[in-house]
Amino acid sequence: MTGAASGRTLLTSIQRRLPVKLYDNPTSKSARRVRIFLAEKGIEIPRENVDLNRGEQRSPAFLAKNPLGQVPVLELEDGTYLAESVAICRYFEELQPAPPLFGSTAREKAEVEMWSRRVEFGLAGPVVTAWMHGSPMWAGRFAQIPALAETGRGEVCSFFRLLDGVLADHEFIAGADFSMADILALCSVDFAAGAVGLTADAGQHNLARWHKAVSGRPSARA
Ligand SMILES: N[C@@H](CCC(=O)N[C@@H](CS)C(=O)NCC(=O)O)C(=O)O
Repeated sequence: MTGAASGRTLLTSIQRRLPVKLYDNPTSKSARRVRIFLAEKGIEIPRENVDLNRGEQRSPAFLAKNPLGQVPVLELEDGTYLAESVAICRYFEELQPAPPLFGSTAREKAEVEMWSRRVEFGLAGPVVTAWMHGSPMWAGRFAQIPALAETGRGEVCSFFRLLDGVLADHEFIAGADFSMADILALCSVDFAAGAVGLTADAGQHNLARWHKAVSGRPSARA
């Protein structure tokens, strides 16, 4: 069987048991992770937009799918649901391992996990803290603490420095191959620019080179 033919067979058998639907939102940085992941895998599934501005995520029908009231949510073929962007991506990785986005060898898998956790805690979390405690959009919706916004901004800047150093030696964040760690970082770097106006410093050439490369992949537009 040729590579293309075996790819088609794989896809057909996967399609038979592909999840039913992705509950999505075009502005969600977390849902974007899943959209990029699926684009890298060449997987297409139906999507339904959840209108976050109108509070659809807090409707009883949506809370029954994800009690946290957040997108993304994946509806499975047996009528059950999966939430959390990374968990959803891991599910697809198991359904369709190629191309591997969580690493292949034990060492690669651990490196992707290590960097994914660092990006989640060191970048994704602080960006959201800076945004929620600093943006007028959130004023009056909860008790904003300006000092926390500043702490978040400082953590984002220091993570940019860390990434710039790492990317001096690696083409991608977890090593030589594009991985989930790049997807997580891309979504947070773009969100940091849009939501809190933080971007790489002029001298952070490695981070800029990486950002240009990952943004240029077709999946980045998903
Ligand atoms: N840890 C979750 C975060 C999901 C999340 O924060 N989703 C946001 C959009 S980016 C959301 O649905 N917010 C709606 C709300 O909180 O009301 C994941 O990775 O999926």
